[in-house]
Amino acid sequence: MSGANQIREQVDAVVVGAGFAGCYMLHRLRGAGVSVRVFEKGTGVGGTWYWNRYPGARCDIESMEYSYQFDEDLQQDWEWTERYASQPEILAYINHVADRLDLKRDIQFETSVVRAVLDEESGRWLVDTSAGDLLSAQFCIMATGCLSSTNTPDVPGLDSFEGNWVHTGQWPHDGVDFTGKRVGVIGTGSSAIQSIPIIAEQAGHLTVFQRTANYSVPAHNAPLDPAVQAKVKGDYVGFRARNKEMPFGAFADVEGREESALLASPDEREVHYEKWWNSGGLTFLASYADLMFDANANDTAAQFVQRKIRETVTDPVTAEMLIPDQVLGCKRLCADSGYFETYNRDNVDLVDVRKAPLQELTPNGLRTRDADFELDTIVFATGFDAMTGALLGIDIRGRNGLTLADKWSAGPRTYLGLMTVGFPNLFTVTGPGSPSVLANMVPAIEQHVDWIVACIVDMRDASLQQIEATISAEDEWVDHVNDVASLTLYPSCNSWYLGANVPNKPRVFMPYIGFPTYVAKCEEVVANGYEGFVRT
Ligand code: NA7
Repeated sequence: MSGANQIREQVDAVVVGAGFAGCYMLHRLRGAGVSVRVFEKGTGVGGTWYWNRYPGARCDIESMEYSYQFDEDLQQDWEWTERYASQPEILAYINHVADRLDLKRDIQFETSVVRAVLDEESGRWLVDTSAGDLLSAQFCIMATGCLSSTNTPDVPGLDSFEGNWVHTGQWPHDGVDFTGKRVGVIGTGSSAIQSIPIIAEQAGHLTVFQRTANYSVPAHNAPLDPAVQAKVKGDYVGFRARNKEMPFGAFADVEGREESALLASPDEREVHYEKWWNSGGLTFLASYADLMFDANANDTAAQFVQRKIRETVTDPVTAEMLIPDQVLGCKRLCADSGYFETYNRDNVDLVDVRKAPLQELTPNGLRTRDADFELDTIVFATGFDAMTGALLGIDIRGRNGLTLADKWSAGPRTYLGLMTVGFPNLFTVTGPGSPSVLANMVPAIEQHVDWIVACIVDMRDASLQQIEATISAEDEWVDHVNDVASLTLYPSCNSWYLGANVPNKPRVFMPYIGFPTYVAKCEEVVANGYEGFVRT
C-alpha cells in the first residue's frame, strides 16, 4: 500500500495513458501551468492505434474528421493520404503531434499505473506504477481508452497450443507471417472483417470461426482526393462546427439523408440505399434518420445488405451463414474492403461456432463441439472489455476504501461519464455514460479534455481543492443514459456497447447517445456553477 512517507513525487495531476486523450490532456494541462506526469504502458504514444497493428487496421471515420481540431496550424499542415486513414498513418500522425508539442519528455513509457488510492486526509491520490513510482497527485485523470483491454476468451488448452496465437488488439510489432500457414481467425467483428481479406491472401488456408454474423458495408477506401482535402481545409473550423451538431459528431457534409425509410416507397428506398452503398462507409446508417429508432425502418436497410451478401457470396450455404439476424447497426456496423468476397476464395472456410461452440485448443489447433481443426496460427479477433475494462484493471480505491470494481459491480455509474461518486478528483476521459464510442472519438476526447482542464483551472482560481459528483446527479444521469438508449434499437442485441460480449459483465448500455445534447448539458452544468457537483 502506498503511504505518504514513501512518496517520491508530488504533482498536480497524474494522467494514465498516452493515446489521443492522454496526449491532448498533457498538452492542455501543461499550457495551464498544471504540473503533470503521464504514464503509458506501451513504448510509444497512440493508445488503441499503438496496439491494434493487425493487417488492414484502419479507422472507420474519414481521415479529415478523425484528427485534432485544437490547433488550426496542425490541422492545416497535416496531409492525410487516404479517405480512411490506416493504422500506420494514424500512428504517424499522433507521433507527429507528440513531437511537435514536445510531449514525450513528460510521458513515462513502459509503465502501467497499477493502483490509485484516495488519501482522505489530504484529499490526494496516491498512485503506484509498475515501475515502482509512488506519486501524490491532486487529480487523477484516466485517459485509458474505451477499447484497450483485450478480451481473450477463456478457452481451455490455450497453453497447450503449439502454434502461434495472437490477439488483434495486441498485435506483435514485428508482424505475423501467415505465408502458407493454416490460420484460424476467431471472431467476425470489425477487426476480423478488416484483417480477414488480407490474411486470406497470405495464408495457405484460412478458417473463420463465427459466433455472430455481422453487417458490413463497403468502405470504398481510396487515395484522398486533393480537392476534398483542400475544400475541408478551406473552412476547417466550419467543418468541425457542423460536425459538432451531428448526433455522432461526424458526417455533417454528407448530402442526401432523408427522414424516414418508411415514408419512401420500396423503389425509392432501393435507389437510396444503392447510392449510399456505393458511396461507402458508416454513413449508410445515417441514410435515413429513423434506422436506429424504428425496427421496421431498420429492417428495410438490413434486408438490402442481406441481399448484397447473398449476391456477393457464391456458395449459398456460406452466404446464409453470413446473414446477420440482429438489427443493422446494433452491433457496430463495419466498413470493409472485400470482406464478403473473401469467402469466394478456395482457401477460405467459415465455421459456425454458435451452433457448435469452441471447446478447447489442442496442441495442433482447435476443437469445436463437432470437429477438430489443424492450425498453425490462431488470431483472436475477439474484441475488448470495452469502456470499463481498462479502468477496472487498475486497483482504484476511493472514499472509505471503496474500490471502483465494487462501486461498478452492477455496471458503471457516472455523472456525465466524467466522474463517479466516492472518487473525488478522479476524472475519466470518455468514460462510460459519455458519447465516447458513439461519437467521433477525437472530438469527443477534445470536448472532455477541454471540460476537465477548464474545471481544474476554475478550481485553482477559486482556491478549491476537491470536486465530486452528487449521488442524485449521478443517479439521474445513469437513468437518463438508459432512457435515451431505450428509445433506440441499440439495446436489442448482445453488443459490446452493453458489455454483452464479456462473460459475466453486467449488461448496461454504456455510451450516451447524442453528442450535441451531451455537449449542451456539459456547458449548462458549468454555466450553473458546476451543477451536480460539490466543490470544496
Ligand atoms: P468486436 O466487435 O467485439 O468483435 C469481436 C468478435 O469476436 C465478435 O464477432 C464476437 O462474437 C467474437 N467473439 C468474442 N468472444 C468469442 C468467443 N468466446 N467465441 C467466439 N467468438 C467470440 O471486436 P473488434 O475488435 O472486431 O472491434 C471492436 C471495435 O473496434 C469495433 O466495433 C470498432 O469500433 C473498432 P459475438 O458478436 O460477441 O457473438
